[in-house]
Amino acid sequence: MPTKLPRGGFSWWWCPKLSSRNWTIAAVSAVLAVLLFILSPIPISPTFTDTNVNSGIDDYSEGVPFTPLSKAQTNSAFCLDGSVPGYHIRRGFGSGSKNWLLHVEGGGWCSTMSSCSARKRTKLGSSNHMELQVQFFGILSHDPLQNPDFFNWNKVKIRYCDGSSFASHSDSEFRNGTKIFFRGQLIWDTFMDELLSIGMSKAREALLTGCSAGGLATLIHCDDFRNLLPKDANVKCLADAGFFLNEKDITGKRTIESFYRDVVHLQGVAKSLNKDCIARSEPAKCFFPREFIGNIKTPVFLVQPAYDFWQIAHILVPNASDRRGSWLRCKLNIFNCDPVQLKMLHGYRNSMLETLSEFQKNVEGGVFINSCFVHCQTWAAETWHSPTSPRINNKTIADAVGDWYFKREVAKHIDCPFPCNPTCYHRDLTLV
Ligand SMILES: *[C@@H]1O[C@H](CO)[C@@H](O)[C@H](O)[C@H]1NC(C)=O
Ligand SMILES: *[C@@H]1O[C@H](CO)[C@@H](O)[C@H](O)[C@H]1NC(C)=O
Ligand SMILES: CC(=O)N[C@H]1CO[C@H](CO)[C@@H](O)[C@@H]1O
Repeated sequence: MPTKLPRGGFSWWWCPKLSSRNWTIAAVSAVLAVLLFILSPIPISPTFTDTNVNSGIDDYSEGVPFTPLSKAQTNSAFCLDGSVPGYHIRRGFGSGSKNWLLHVEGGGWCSTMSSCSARKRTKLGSSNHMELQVQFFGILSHDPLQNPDFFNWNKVKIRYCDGSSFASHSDSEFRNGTKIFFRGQLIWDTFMDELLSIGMSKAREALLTGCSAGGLATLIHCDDFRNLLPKDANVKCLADAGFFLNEKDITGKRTIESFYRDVVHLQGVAKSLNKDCIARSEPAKCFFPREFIGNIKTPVFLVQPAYDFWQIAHILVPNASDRRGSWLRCKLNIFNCDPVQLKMLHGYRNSMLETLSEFQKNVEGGVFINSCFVHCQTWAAETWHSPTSPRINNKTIADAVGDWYFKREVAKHIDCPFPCNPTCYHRDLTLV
């Protein structure tokens, strides 16, 4: 089976990174990626005029400008470096004008003063480094062909610049030497205030979504989001690649758990985590979705690749546990993995399915767990909804999410193990 190539519009450099030394690499890759993006000969999304759409807009790939959060200054809701957070918004139209879809950006977390300091100098810690415009694809697209159920909703991309999935608290800020702001929860509250004041308080339908660290933020803030909206509104949450497993790595070390513990302690995250979970577990554990997903009252959908390349590279096989580098090629492209490595990846998938077995019984919930080597899948047309998108039971992710959101049918889709699904969009990270 051939590996599919990444196309323009696929923002692979937004993958979370654990280690600060990667930031130089990430920055260089980002610049290259932007160049590739600009120079890409492949059209990013179809541009056509559909006369049935009353939007008055016919260019589906036009940029959406950055809007600074207007009450950030007053509320002292700052990015790690003290700059003002912000978002990108495209207004809904027609029958979607009272519906709201929020997409929370991801980008990992920082666990030490030095990694948070390094992050201040990137767009994940400072709005001074963010793009002034972004393009909306996949679940954010207003092209009905690319996004059949949500194309005409109000859509907001929430930029991430706090390093804690919007859960840090300022009483953990160190006052010695380096000034770093831990205002994640305050940023979240300020975003909600602002969006409510510009129309979201009258929402009829609403979907909180996000990918990776933004998917985790979606789960953490799901019930609070629901409670801010009208009681009779249809409100649900969708986490894309946000179901991080608390698994031991290949050497038996609890790498991700100790990393999460550092994030939670450094940034005072406990106060934002699920109260029922905190009452029975150590706070760091409550940063793992498995520990609190059963306590979320709002309906949740999980889009989750069973061979999530981020989880493989950071949870199952972190560099520190692969001193000889025998996994490096496999972590970049699943077709490079040898049979022993593949066996371990299948084991990871089994853990994922086992961990989710309880959640799957939730009648209000939905899952799309495909066997692709990928990370985020909702924000690109290629993976969200297109003739060549990944499918399970002949449903694209967009079909499955729409079925669940609008209760058209039960949406619990679990793929057969790799490499059985020919519709997968496997990433080849050697191409970055
Ligand atoms: C692991 O090491 C490789 C090769 O040095 C590097 O490209 C990659 O970014 C590292 N990954 C992490 C998560 O540090
Ligand atoms: C799969 O779905 C598409 C529409 O999304 C449809 O055209 C096609 O016939 C379906 N294929 C099968 C085998 O059901
Ligand atoms: C960056 C820095 O110097 N941080 C220190 C600030 O103070 C706390 C507590 O006293 C230390 O633990 C940090 O290392």
